[in-house]
Amino acid sequence: MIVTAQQHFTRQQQTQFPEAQGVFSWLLSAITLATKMIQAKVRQAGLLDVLGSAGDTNVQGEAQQKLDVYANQALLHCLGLRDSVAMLVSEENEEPVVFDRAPETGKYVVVFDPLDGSSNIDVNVSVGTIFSIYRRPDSQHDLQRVCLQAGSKQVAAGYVVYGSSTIMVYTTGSGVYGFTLDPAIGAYVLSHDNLRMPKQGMYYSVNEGQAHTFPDEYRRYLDRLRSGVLGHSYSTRYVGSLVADFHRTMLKGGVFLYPPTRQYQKGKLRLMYEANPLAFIAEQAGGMATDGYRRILDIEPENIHQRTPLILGSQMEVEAFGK
Ligand code: AHM
Ligand code: MG
Repeated sequence: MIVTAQQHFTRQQQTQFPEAQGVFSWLLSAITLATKMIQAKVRQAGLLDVLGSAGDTNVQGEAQQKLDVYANQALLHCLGLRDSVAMLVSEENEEPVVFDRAPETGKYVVVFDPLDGSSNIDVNVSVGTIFSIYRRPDSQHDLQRVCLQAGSKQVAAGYVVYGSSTIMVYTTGSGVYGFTLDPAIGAYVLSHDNLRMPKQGMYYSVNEGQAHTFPDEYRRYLDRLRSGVLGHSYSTRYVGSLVADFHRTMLKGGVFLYPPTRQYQKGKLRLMYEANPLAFIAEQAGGMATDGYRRILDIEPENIHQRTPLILGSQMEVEAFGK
């Protein structure tokens, strides 16, 4: 018998958040709905006039793609209709979107990257959505600070890859589960029960074209991976869509890295809506995530759009960094 994502959310909620009375699973259903809307548009890219730039730049100074704009609106719209949402933080919005809801009702903060890897859209390569959910702290009235919580406080996180199929992977802190969208019934169906990341993999994943600008410790690390000291030699895989590179790392093991570079001296990826959710999922699956020094989930954010170096993947490879 199939298990849909909705059934799974409800079951998880009953065991983990018995006080939530359906609120949490109703919140998650807003995300599944939005990602179904996004995947429908992604599948029509090239047919509809949705490719290319929307002519605007986002807060990171990057050209916004039309599908980025659509994906952001879909998530803002679907989540904004849920009373339990106090605040939404998106890569595409400079400031958090705050809802005027009483703390007893508006209990959650949702942080997301609506369409990650968007430079890949026009060339038909996988893109994705990443999300992360926090509780609004009872004591905290400064809404601007409500969203600046360390990744260790996440109550749920997930990502969706719009790839050869559409797959959603999520955790609420008790294991990782993957659901594949069945287009025949329009539902996400459990396809990867209790996902575990292999302890060691065969691949490393990094933008090697920039390697001459990586700090020495990263270059030494890559040399060590290539030299075979970890027991075998590695192959390279790099899609340039974090969700796709991470999803492969989840299933096959290995390591994904985005080091500091000359252009991005603090790393390119964003702590709150890229590194944290994937770090939570990786740890829940037996993997690890650091910024080279610290556990990603322990970093106290100072800014919703802050960047971090990222070393993410199997335990063996992540632990070998810096040795
Ligand atoms: P985006 O949020 O603008 O799409 O940028 C994030 C993407 C990640 O998906 C990917 O890991 C990285 O940028 C690739 O960057 P680069 O092209 O520098 O290797
Ligand atoms: Mg992104």
